[in-house]
Amino acid sequence: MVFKRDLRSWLCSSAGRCERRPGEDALLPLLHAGGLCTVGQLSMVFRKLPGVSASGMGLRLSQKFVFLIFLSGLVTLCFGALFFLPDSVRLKRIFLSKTETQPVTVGSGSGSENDAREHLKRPKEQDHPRAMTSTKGDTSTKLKSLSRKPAVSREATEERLAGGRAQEDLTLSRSKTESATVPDSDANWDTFSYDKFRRCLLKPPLGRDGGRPSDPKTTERRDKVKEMMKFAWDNYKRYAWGKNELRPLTRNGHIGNIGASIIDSLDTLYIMGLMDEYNDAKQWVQSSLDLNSNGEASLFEVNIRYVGGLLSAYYLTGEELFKTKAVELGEKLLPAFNTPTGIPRGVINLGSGTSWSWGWASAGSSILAEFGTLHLEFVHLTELSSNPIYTEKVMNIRKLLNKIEKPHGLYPNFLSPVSGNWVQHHVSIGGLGDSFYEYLIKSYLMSDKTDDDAKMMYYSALEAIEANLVQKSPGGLTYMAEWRGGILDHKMGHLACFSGGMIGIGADDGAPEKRQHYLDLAAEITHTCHESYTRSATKLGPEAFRFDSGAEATATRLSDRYYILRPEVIESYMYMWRLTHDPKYREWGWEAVEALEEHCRVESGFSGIRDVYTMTVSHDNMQQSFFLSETLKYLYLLFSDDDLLPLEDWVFNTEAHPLPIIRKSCLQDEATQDKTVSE
Ligand code: DMJ
Repeated sequence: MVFKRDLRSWLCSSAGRCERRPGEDALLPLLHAGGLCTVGQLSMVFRKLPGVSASGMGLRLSQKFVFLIFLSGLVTLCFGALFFLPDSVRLKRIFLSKTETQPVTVGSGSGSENDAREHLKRPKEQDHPRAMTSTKGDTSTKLKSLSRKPAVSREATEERLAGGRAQEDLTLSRSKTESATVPDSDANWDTFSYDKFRRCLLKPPLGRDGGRPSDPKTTERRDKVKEMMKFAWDNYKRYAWGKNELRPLTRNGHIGNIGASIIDSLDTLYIMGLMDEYNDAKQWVQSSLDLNSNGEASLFEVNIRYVGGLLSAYYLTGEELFKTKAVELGEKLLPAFNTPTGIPRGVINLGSGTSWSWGWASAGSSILAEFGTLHLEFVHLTELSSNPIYTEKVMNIRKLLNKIEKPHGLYPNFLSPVSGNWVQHHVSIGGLGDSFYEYLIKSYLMSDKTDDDAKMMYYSALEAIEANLVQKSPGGLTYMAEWRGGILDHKMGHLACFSGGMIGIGADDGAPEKRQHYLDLAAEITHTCHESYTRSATKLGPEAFRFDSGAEATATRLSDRYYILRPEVIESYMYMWRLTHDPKYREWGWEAVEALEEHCRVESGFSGIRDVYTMTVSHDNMQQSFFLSETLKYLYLLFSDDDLLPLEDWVFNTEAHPLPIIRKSCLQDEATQDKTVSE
């Protein structure tokens, strides 16, 4: 891995793999795969001709003739390759002007496809896709590139462009979405009634007694998790208040002043009953959350952490402040969708509305797990604002993905927002792909099981995943491999471990003959992920583990041995506990608590570690905001009764922010009733 640790934490912490970015030798893939030649290359060829001196002066006529023929052949080959490429993206990348490729005008160095290289010229920190920092330094309140997804492997960038065609009607659906009005901040908001929403829930969100378990052992464990949350929060508050994340060893804040840890913690503090802390957080949102910043941000990260966090806070507390901020922020994200297909680009400047693709994403593509992880929040934005535009934007993405041709039924990770075609055939249930699948089944569940397209797409994707990616190791462990144009990479990322929980919550709505099978598959994957923890010295799991060259659920590369307080394995324990009540899941969760306490707790917070296989740990000095929003929340839920945020009423977004199931019929009935009464 080539990034400095603190930079990498943003790029990879939610993103997963930290492989070499294509941009590090940005032109090479273009030249090699696309068949273009540079002057430099031609002269190299020239120098290598046997018997020909570097100066043409000493050549015999016949030699000159042979050389000329060779040269013209080479030129023809170069141009031929260019024009017979199977996908037009590369041509566009090379020939279209900036304005053609980039409908949204971007500021200096920001990019269209042409600008992938430009983007790379910035300081690394700036195009670091997970960073949420300031372009003008630590003191500004700007958002900068946050992104979840990992660097793209170099092999992957060298794969040929390929893929299905987006359907003709995309233009139609796009023009429809574009014609929708940008919401007026004050318009129609009164039509959402918080009271009505609460009446449509089946159960109280916090249960009878805040989900307090009946047995003392579990209560003690839950109290311990609450103490961990308080400890993490207090240290953040003391040393990094308002910054995005705490650096617990150096006792300062990680770059960026838009309080990611505060927004990510609101709902966790609230459900744990840490009310003083929650009130401090609310106060900060009221007085200091600046949405008029002018920095770069990852559309995906802003959506899952900020929009998701604010929405949850609103639905749990009824505080209008959170609703207002969520909708204001949603409005600022809309310009990212102004592309020829309506597939949003990955990075947006919230101030100017300009957007561009990640420099590391090949051919200016957008990432499946990023544009495929907007649905839940955007549907809720429409719900709260009564403005259809948010739902239209995500339905357009859905429509494209539904219709596009899929290799073996699989969804590759990169798609061009310009042509609507796949850009590579790399498929992963971990980094780059993961939460797209999660949002399909959760969209179905959140729609009160009325979103049949989401259901159909989820179960067909799952079938393709089972047919192509699910593997059994020689030692009997079930795992999800990655797929590169038909070739399996027998590696599973920590990120992919969320899939145990996902398959579990979707089991019941599968075909009747498949239900038990899905539940078994979910349990097997969760078991494998637990094995990746138990097989390490620290009892924490590595970033990625392999099933080849004799390895079984262990990391074989040094660069895969780190653990950055990720939640996915614990997330699956929580869902599997709720679905089966098998006590082993609570035991596994407790093992994780003990390991976190022993190896990640430091004097002033919690830190990730660099190598899970050694007991003399080296800390990475980062308390990730998802540790507060996800890891500790899922542990707390694991040790709570099921009536705390019951799954009959709530789905969790990919950052573990609970969003309510939308019961349209109940809300409409309620609306009618209210109307009748007022008449
Ligand atoms: C979180 O930001 C989200 O869960 C995201 O979907 C991927 N993973 C990170 C934490 O690992």
